[in-house]
Amino acid sequence: MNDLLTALLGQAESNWGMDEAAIQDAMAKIAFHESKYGTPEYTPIQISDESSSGYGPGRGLYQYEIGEQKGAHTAINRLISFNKSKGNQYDISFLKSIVDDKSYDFSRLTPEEQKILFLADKLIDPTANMGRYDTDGDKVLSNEELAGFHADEHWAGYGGAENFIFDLIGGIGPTKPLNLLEMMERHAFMDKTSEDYQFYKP
Ligand SMILES: [Ca+2]
Repeated sequence: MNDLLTALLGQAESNWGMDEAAIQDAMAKIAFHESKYGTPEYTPIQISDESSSGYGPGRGLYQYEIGEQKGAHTAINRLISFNKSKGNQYDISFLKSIVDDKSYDFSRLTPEEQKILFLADKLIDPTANMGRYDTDGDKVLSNEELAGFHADEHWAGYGGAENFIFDLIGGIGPTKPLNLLEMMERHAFMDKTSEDYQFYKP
């Protein structure tokens, strides 16, 4: 396995108090929900009925959104920060092609490179701690537990709510109360994702 991916998984294991296999399983389920990755229906470019082109901004396994200061751009900057914190010891030159043309298009990267970006994105994000969602403490995320992480820390469906949830589950940080509509959206998203994960086949 790529050294950088190994390092990120190792840091995630220690920061989140979870086994690497459980983290990889959670990531695979998120990719399955987001893009049907691992099936013949894999859609590296988001299909959307809300745009005239028929495509949305999500790209790749985890459907990171393209555009300035959007999800993919943020994840790239977080990987650069992670590498800097490790004395720039890792080769992240694979980013060059998607940074130079400002496409930030993760569908042009390998699955391994996308896993690297996902982990760096969550590790540098102060609230995105997978282990906090393991509410029964068995070091594995059930589908319901993972759906909470997915909703709060990866889904772009509702804005700014993650800090409120972070507080609710015992973290620290600023609070921003969810309004009723956001709470309902979160609930509906979690129902849909946890149901979807059941169809994931490792
Ligand atoms: Ca659990």
